[in-house]
Amino acid sequence: MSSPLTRIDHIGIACRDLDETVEFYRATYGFEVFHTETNEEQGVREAMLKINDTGDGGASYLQLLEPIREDSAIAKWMAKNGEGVHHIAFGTADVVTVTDDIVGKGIRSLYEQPRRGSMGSTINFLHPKDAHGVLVELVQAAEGGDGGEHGEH
Ligand code: MC0
Repeated sequence: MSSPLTRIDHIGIACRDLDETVEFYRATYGFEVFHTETNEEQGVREAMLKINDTGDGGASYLQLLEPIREDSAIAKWMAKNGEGVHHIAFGTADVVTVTDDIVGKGIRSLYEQPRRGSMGSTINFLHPKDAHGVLVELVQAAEGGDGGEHGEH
């Protein structure tokens, strides 16, 4: 059976100070920032560090996330767990169909309708309590695979 989830799109990592953490990843591993943006709805400032292109025309990233509001999901999670790996995101060509299929297997999604993710992507999440303790994000990249233009948005 081939999966409609065709790449690890990104691993989301919660951090207290985005600039300091970006510098750590650059100095330690040599990873450069590909894209930064603020997502007001999710309450985060984020940096995407591109690791590699993938066979489905997309790419895999590390996503560093700094909370911009105390009531954001990331701030709440960090208050309990500190910094660290927060979620894993799988890439797909069709987030609506994949989410519906998985919900049909009895796993809760977090949103009724997909929302906006990094670089113009369309996203949903699966509840970690239904997914063996892992917060899973499903990502459909924007047309063009990696979101087109980059920089601060
Ligand atoms: C919470 N839990 C987790 C977890 N967050 N387990 C694994 N990984 C995580 N990241 C567990 C808690 O330990 C708890 O388990 C239970 O789930 C309920 O958690 P809670 O602390 O009471 O918090 P809730 O229920 O208010 O919220 C959890 C929930 C929330 C996953 C629903 O964080 C959420 O809506 N997340 C989706 C949005 C998000 O994460 N945005 C930030 C990334 P126990 O056993 O104690 O009951 S934004 C992003 O990623 C974007 C922009 C992008 O990629 O493009």
